[in-house]
Amino acid sequence: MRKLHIGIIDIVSKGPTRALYARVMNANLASIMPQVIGVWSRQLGHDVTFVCYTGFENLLEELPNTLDVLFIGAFTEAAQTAYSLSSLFRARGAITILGGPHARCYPEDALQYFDYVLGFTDRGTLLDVLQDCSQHRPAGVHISARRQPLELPGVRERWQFIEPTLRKTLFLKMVPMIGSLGCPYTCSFCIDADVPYQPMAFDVLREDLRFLRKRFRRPMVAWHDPNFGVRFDDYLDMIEEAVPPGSIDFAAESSLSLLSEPHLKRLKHNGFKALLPGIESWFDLGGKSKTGALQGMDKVRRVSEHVNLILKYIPYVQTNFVLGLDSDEGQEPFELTKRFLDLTPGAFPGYSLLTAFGRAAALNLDYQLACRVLPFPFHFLNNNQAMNVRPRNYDWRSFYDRVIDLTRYSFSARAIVRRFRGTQGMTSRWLNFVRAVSTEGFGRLNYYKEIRARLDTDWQFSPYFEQESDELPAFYQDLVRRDLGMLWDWLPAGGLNHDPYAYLKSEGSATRLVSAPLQPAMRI
Ligand code: B12
Ligand code: SF4
Repeated sequence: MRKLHIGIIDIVSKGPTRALYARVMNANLASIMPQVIGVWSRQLGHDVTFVCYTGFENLLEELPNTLDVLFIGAFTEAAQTAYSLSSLFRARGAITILGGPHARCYPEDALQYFDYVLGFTDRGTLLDVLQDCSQHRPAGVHISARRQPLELPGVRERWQFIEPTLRKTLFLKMVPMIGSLGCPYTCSFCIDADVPYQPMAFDVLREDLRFLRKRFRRPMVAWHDPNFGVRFDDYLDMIEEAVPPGSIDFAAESSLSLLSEPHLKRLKHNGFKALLPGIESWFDLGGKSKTGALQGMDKVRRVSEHVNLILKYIPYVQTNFVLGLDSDEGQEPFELTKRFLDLTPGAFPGYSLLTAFGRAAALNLDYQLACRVLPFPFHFLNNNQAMNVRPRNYDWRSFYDRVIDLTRYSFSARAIVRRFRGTQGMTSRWLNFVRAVSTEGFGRLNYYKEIRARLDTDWQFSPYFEQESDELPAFYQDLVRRDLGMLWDWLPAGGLNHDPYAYLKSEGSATRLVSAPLQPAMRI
């Protein structure tokens, strides 16, 4: 194979930014796989230029003009950014390849704008693509390994990309590691529900932890495992064998069911500083929070006790909720979340508006079959800027009223002060404070208020939300244009729109669609 000039962009920011929060945080949100592609490509003898795009870089300056191949890793919220970059670099002669959550969730759409779209990617997949390395236009080629890779290069090998990425941030430097892929649980809404659980090689993990202690006085590691702590003792044994207890700070996403008191003691002893358990709903998904058939206020009390227990051992806890689930009805779910906040003042609430990410989960077929999926541009599909599933039990106005009320309650002066007092350690306290008064708290509140107001005042809004018109309100198009900056000019024709029913159609079930989504009278 000839030596190729390969560019890799890990898109963390949808476009240029100057925000202070982005300066501090974005480099800490880097993904592992683009770094892995970089390691494997160099091992194959290619020349690699790697950029983690945090919104502060000029990509045209950072990437050579003469790339043979450009890999882009993107979440769905960055799809329009990725499509624009693909058309820009195709115009300069590069073959373009997309991977990451967007490629896994919306391959049909992405194929229109990339030569290759990759699902599960292992070393063999990369080799095949680089050997073929040719233009596939107008429609690209979709390639996916049969399963998740059995091994991935560790931190030591990825350091060549981690180091320049973390140089972009001054205070907080979190190294991304992954200890397992897939998950043994089968939550119906999750992209990993049918991906078998698989631990990564422990000797590599041990080596990586030791390596990091030589690079930082006090390293911080963010575990990217979908569910950290399955096979809990094996992982904690591994950490204890590798490094002295508490010499590395860790953050992880873990389900409540794994966070018993003995486990929490051991996590604290080993330097775990942040945990992000999912609660999701007071009326559904009890398996994840180990509350079984408990519902409503009983579940609130049980979960609150549990989270308060976690806060005794772990300084930073974010509890995740999904708003607008089919199991929710009326004011009660929102009131219960407020009671939870009262009873658990130290936890930072992370709210997601129900979003169906294409083929991420089989459950999304049900929403599509019921014609409940809206065609909001991908740019807004980040769990908060748009909700692309029409709620079953709310009309849009009352839904947004309730979301605004809950957000206001969660980030009121009273809640912020109680959270400050209910949290241990200055870093956790200030992080909670900054998140509340910046984009996540106040920023989202203002955004939701604007959406709610426009449902009454902007003539394009209501018909679009009610699926009576597919004409995108100008408000949204203007936002994409603003966020993309100069990349807007490169957005390919049609690149702002997608078919929200592509998954269903590809499954051959489209004939079961009782109506086109634009005929509200026929909705189920
Ligand atoms: C860890 C994680 C995070 C971490 C780290 C994020 C990161 N940059 O990687 C944090 C907490 C920061 C995070 C934040 C967010 N996340 Co997140 N996150 C996850 C999680 C739990 C695991 C993903 C992971 O790393 N898996 C391990 C890797 C190795 O496996 P993989 O993702 O399956 O990747 C395979 C292939 O896709 C491919 N691949 C992946 N990337 C690339 C890149 C290239 C170039 C190539 C060729 C191939 C390739 O190779 C891999 C091996 O087969 C998933 C849920 C899940 N259970 O998977 C959600 C998930 C990816 N997150 C999601 C979302 C929505 C978000 C946020 C937008 C939430 C928010 N509102 O803030 C932000 C976006 C942050 C950003 N822009 O970077 C969605 C994405 C849906 C979508 N289509 O966009 C997911 C799927 C959860 C969900 N809701 O279903 N997240
Ligand atoms: S426990 Fe978490 S990672 Fe596992 S299937 Fe459920 S939501 Fe997905």
